[in-house]
Amino acid sequence: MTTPTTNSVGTPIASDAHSQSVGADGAIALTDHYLVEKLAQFNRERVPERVVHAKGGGAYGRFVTTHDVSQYTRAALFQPGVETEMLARFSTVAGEQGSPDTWRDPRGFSLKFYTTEGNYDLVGNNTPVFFIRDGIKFPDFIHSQKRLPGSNLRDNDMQWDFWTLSPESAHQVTWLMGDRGLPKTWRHMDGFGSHTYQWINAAGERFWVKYHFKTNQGNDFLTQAEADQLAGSDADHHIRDLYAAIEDGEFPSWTLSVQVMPYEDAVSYRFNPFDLTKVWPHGDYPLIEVGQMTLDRNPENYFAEIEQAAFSPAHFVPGIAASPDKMLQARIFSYADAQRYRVGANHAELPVNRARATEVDSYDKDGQLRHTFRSPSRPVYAPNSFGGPAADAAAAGDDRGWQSDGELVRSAVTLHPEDDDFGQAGTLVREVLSDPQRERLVANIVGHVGKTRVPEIRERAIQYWKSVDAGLGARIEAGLTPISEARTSLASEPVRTPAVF
Ligand code: HDE
Repeated sequence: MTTPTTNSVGTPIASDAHSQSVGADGAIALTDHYLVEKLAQFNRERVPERVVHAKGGGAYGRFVTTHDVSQYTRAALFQPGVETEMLARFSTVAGEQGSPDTWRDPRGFSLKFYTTEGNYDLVGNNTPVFFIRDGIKFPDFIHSQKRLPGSNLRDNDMQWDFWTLSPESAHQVTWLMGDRGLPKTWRHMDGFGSHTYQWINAAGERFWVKYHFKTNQGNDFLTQAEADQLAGSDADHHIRDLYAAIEDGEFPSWTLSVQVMPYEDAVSYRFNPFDLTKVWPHGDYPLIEVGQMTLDRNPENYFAEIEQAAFSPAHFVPGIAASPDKMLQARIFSYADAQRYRVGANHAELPVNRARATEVDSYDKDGQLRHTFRSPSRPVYAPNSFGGPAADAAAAGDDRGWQSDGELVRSAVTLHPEDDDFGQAGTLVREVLSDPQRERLVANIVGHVGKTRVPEIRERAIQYWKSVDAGLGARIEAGLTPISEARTSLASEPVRTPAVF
C-alpha cells in the first residue's frame, strides 16, 4: 500500500508532476506553496564543501583495545578490552567534491570515537608527516596546491614554487611523490595521527605519543598510469571500493600501535619531537600495540552522516591532550570554526556528531537549529544554587599541558642536533624505499616537475631533490633534461601560456 507523499510539514500533497495553473495552459498560481517549497528547498541542498579534504567517503565501525597501555593513559577507550563505536572518513586534500579519488595527494584519515567520556577525534593522514611546521603557512600552502586565480587551472609551477621555497616540505613531498600518494584503495593504506600528542595516566604521569594505524589489508598502490586511467573512468573509485567491500562483508581493519616517548626525553631528543615534518625513528621508540579498528557499517545517508560529519583535533578526552606542536595548536581553532561556518553553530547536535556513549550536560543553549534542551528547572548558568552541573577537574583529567616559558616571538621552531629539512627525506629514499619504489619515485617526480613551465622553478626543484639525495637529484635532472631541451626549442615559438600568477 503506497503511503501519500507529504510536504515538509507532513501534509499529503496532490501532485509531484503538475504545478497549479489557471486552466491547463495558464499562469502558475503563487498559491502553489508546494511548488515554491520544492524549488526553494532544492536551492538550499548544498552546504559549503570543506575548503580542503572536500572529496571523501566513510563508514562506521568499532575499536577494540586488545593490549594494556593503561600505564601510559587513563583514557577510557584505551583500557584493555574496551570496545568503542567509531566513524572514519577518508579523503583527498586538494580536490573539490567532484574531483577524482585517484589524484596524487595525501589521504585524510579522520576518526571519531564515541567514547564513554565524550567523543574523541583523531584527524590524521595516510602519511606520518606534513608539508609545513607552522599553521600560519597553511592557507598559502593550500592556495599553491589548488587553482590559479585567472584560469582556475591547477598548476605545477605553483606547487613546485611553494615546495622549493619551503624546504621543510621535502619529507612529505617525498612521501607524496612515492607510492603513498596513490593508495590502491583506502583499505590498502596506513593512517597516522601525524602530530605528537600527550597521554596522561591515572597517576597524572605524562608521555608523548605518535599514533600508527597499520592496514591489515597490506599497503598497495596505483601507478600513475593506473591512477590517471581511473580518474577518467571512475572518479569515485575509492568511495565505491569501501562501500562495496562493507556491503560484501569484507570489513577492512587496521592495527593501532603507538610510539611512546617519556615526557623528559623531549628536551634533549636529537630531533624536535614536536616538529610535524619529522618522524621518530622506530629504533628510538618502537611501536607498542594498542588495538584493532574495524569498519563494518556503511552510512545510511551520505549527506547527513559524512558530508556533515564534524571532526576536530580539539576533541580530546581525559588522558589525551595536545602538545607543543604549533600545527596541532592552530588546528585546534580551525576545525570547529570551519564546521560552524559549513554546518552551523549547533553542528554537534547532529546524530553523527553527537556524543553517543555519554550524556552532554553543558551550559550551551539556543543558536540556529538548536533542538535539544534541558528541563526548565535546570539553571542556564554556573555557578548556581539549583543543582546544575559543575566543572570537575578530577573527571576532566590532568590538563596541565607542559612546562613552557619565554618572550612572545615569531620564529622557527627550536632546532635539535639532527634537525634539518632534508635529512629524514634522504633517509626515507636511501634506507626505507625498495629499488622498485625508488624507480617509481624518480618517474613520478620527473613527470610532475616536467609539467612546470618556469625554468627557474624547474631548476630549483632539481636542487631541492639533490638536497634530499644527490643520486636521486641527478637521476631527476637527467630525466628532465630532454623535457627542458624540448621546452627551450619551443620557447622560440610564440606560445600562449596561461598567466602564471
Ligand atoms: Fe586540516 N583542515 N588543517 N590537516 N584536515 C580541515 O576542517 C587545517 C592538517 C585534515 O574528514 C578543515 O572541517 C589547518 C594536518 C583532514 O572532515 C580545516 C591546518 C592534517 C581533514 C583544516 C591543517 C590535516 C582536514 C577543512 C594547519 C593531518 C578532513 C574542513 C595548521 C595531520 C576532516 C574541516 C574531515 C580538514 C584546517 C593541517 C588533516 C580547513 C589550519 C597537518 C583529514 O579547518
